[in-house]
Amino acid sequence: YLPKQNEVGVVAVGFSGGQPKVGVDDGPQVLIDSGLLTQLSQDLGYKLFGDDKVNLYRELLPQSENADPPFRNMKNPLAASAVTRRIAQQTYEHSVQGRIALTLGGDHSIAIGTIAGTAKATRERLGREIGVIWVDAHSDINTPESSDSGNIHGMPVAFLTGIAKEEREEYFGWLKEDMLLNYRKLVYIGLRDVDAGEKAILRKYGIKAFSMFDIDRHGIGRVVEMALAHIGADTPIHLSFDVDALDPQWAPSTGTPVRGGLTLREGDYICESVHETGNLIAVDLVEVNPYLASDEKGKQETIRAGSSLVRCALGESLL
Ligand code: EXY
Ligand code: MN
Ligand code: MN
Ligand code: MN
Repeated sequence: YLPKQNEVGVVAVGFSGGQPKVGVDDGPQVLIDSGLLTQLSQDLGYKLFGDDKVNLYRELLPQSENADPPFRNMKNPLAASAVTRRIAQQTYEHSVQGRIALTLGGDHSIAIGTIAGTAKATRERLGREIGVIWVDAHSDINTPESSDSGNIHGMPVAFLTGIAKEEREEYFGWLKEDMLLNYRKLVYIGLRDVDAGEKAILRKYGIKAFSMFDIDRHGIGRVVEMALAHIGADTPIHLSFDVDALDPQWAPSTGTPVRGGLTLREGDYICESVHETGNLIAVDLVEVNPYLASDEKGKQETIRAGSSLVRCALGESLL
């Protein structure tokens, strides 16, 4: 039921306003410079649509930081809302035509846009709800009120599921019912740094989550099998992969590294397994910040890891 699995719609997002560290806005450019898009077209045979240049969304950004004061404890709320709204349009347009939407970030706040767009497109195109596999060290499900940091990259899942709500258009009020994600069709893999307030939310809604503990206990193969079973066979899948899910040994160049993470091989395995279902409709690869590794080697390893994850999700390593 997914007619155009040979087409990829690229959205390259140079946005960092969901968190305080500069540089994650250069993530998409370094991934593209490493040859990722060329590999997708030349080696994997995809027809590419959309961006080969990075969107900075300058015209959407408030003119100064003073023009975007905190709102409900959120930092840079007008910028994040305007940019994600535009991203939602972009992934919608790719997804409604049956292309796999590939978004290169940028910080993880941008998933508010990517998932809103594919959720809406998939309802229209297939009359189906999407499932989301969120691979991350963090659960990114703070509400503005539960968040200690006020950083919106710690909140996207709360907005996408409607657990956090806001009426005002310019503060994510543009997120309408048909863009939302059913939290029963969400599953996490890789968690190991979840705030107390977030744990309460996960428990309250009974959201499915596989932490590093579960991966140690069952192994990655069984965990992915359970994750896919939770979402349900034949469900269109949006894979949102935060590179910090990987252990800093493989991906040190990221804003919020947490030790004790996935090996690169485990990360690739998740991506390959999702590809193998044939139900992949979108991939996000976020939080590559080329300036945060302590040396050039760490930077290159992170870029190589991020690019490998994307290629695996698009079927590189399957025979
Ligand atoms: N839970 C913390 C917060 O809300 O600030 C840390 C979030 C880090 C989020 C990174 C992108 O995954
Ligand atoms: Mn994240
Ligand atoms: Mn994270
Ligand atoms: Mn394939």
